Amino acid sequence: MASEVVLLHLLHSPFATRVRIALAEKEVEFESREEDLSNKSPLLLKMNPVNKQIPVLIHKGKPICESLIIVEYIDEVWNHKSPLLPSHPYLRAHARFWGDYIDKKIYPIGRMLWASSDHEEASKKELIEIFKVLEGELGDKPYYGGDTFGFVDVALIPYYAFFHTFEMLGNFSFEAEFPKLVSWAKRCMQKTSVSKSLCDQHKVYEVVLELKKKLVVE
Ligand code: GS8
Repeated sequence: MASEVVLLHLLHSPFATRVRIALAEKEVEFESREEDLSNKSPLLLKMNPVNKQIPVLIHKGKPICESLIIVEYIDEVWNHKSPLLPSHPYLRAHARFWGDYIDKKIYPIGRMLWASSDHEEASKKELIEIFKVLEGELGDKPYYGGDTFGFVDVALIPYYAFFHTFEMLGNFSFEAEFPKLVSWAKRCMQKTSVSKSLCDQHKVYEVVLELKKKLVVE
């Protein structure tokens, strides 16, 4: 492993997308190693023996795991430009709170939409409630932290690639229900760091449909 920065990841993973965005914000070059999760590489198992999940950032041979922890690490190590977390302790705590909220809510509920048909209506309702809360927190600010793109934006924007999937499975429209959130997402997409890191939303839908088929068969 000759490169100083290596990323074990997957293109459509929202967790991995966070890390690609943070690296792009800091203009850090990295060696990309895409994993096949049905046949995890010995390197992934060695670098993340506890969770055995992507993303893993390997910096100078040492692994850092868990996407938001990786984003904080990147922000601290490459602190010469584009700060992601605010400098005030209260605002840092506030940003971490929202990062944690996004982690605890979106993926687990979104996953219920495609993993189980039993609670489809309840999952859909809950997902809409979560996005309502997130739109409320954004308010009229351009970005979650205020005037500049930051930590909470990095945590949430990868899910923009899932909006189409959520709409198809949940039978609602983001544009109609959450216009501020859609404008925010489009604003974020104007940044190259974001647009080049996000997976195509139709590709995400294809992957989710495949997963749904498999889960129904099993
Ligand atoms: C979640 C990573 C994750 O779920 C983070 O990094 O923030 N809390 C972690 N990774 C998935 C792929 S994304 O769907 C993964 O690696 N799954 C493989 C497995 O669990 O075996």
